[in-house]
Amino acid sequence: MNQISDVKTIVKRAAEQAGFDLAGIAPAADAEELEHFPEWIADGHAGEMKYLEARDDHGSLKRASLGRVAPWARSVVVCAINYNTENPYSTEVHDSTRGWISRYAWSREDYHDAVLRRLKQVEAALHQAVPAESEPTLTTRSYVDTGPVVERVFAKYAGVGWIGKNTCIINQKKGSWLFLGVILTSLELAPDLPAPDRCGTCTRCIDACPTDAILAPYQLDSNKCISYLTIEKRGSIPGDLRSGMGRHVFGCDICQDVCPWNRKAPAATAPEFDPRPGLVNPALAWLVEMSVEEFREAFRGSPIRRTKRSGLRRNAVIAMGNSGNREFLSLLDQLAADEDQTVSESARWARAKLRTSTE
Ligand code: B12
Ligand code: SF4
Ligand code: SF4
Repeated sequence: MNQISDVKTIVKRAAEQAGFDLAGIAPAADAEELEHFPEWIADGHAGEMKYLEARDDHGSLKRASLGRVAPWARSVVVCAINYNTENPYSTEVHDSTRGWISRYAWSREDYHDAVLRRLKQVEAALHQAVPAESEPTLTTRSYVDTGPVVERVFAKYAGVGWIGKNTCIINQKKGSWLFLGVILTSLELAPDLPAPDRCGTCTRCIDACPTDAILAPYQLDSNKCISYLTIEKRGSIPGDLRSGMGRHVFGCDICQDVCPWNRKAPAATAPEFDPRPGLVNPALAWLVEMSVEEFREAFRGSPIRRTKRSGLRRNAVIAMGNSGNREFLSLLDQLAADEDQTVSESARWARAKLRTSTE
């Protein structure tokens, strides 16, 4: 075995020891999928997520080319960890008093921290495997979400999974309940084979998306996606998209719940992804009535903090409007006068919706 394939074996073993379910190596090249990125941005599909539009000094989009942001990178180590737990899918629960928090956000620890900690272990193993005196010196950078990298494209070329028509990475054995982490490295490692697309003629995710956010296979308009609306969108949610949100209060799992490759998805082994009490199919009244202190306590170290208390209450109020459950009317009467303008406006919408609801 030569030194480079030795390092590759060490990296993969380190990923396994750190608790990753999958790991692979992609070349640090600009894959053809990245050619679609500038058009996606130009079409406004990033919504208000301005960080996706970051440009270099020449005005070129950073995320469209790794060569622009990390010209020294030769290989990308992609690691993936399963976050699935043995709990129902959103498509299997129907209690009108309850909402849906997406699977990834039930966890005890924010996935950014849980994945980055493991990634740092793999990065350390990589540094140990390469002699300190080697030329050029080894450079590495680890990212979970926040780097200027479209992680899913590199996950495909690392053989971790294919990019499904719902735009998620799907592994033939593990399904798509996976978090990704990437390590850019100056070391040229032998790449793995890209995972072949196994979507075939299936269109379940496109057909099931309640807001028609998947415009065409592999193309998602964030502005319409419930995940974006409930997590990233600040202030009021556009009126025409509220009904499609159903009872989602944080994120959305529908296009993965209906995916045949998730029918037998195994459960995670990492204890950090065990759900916090009350978050699987939570009571809507609990969420809207939450005080500042309760919110802080319930979601300390949780990804749910991202939408802030105001966003979570806004989402829960809209979910009440979509519930068809008129028992919420008296609570919505109170909330229509809430001091938070976004909550009060959403409550007035929800009240009107419930009054005309026939369910
Ligand atoms: C911004 C973002 C979002 C946005 C936009 C999502 C999106 N599809 O782009 C919003 C808020 C909507 C979102 C939602 C979710 N996200 Co998100 N998100 C990201 C983030 C930070 C950047 C993604 C990005 O750059 N998007 C830009 C677009 C253009 O890329 P893309 O959709 O992946 O499209 C590529 C391919 O589809 C490709 N393509 C391939 N073939 C073809 C063919 C044709 C013809 C065309 C046109 C394009 C094309 O072109 C694009 C690249 O140019 C990544 C982390 C990262 N740094 O990568 C996490 C990430 C993608 N998200 C993740 C997760 C878990 C989610 C949610 C499941 C959370 C939830 N339950 O609510 C949902 C899933 C929704 C969905 N169906 O994608 C995981 C995905 C893991 C996985 N198994 O794939 C990531 C990787 C985070 C992580 N580190 O684990 N997310
Ligand atoms: S996450 Fe929900 S809203 Fe977004 S594309 Fe998937 S099904 Fe549609
Ligand atoms: S539901 Fe079907 S089309 Fe969509 S990602 Fe899964 S296999 Fe692919």
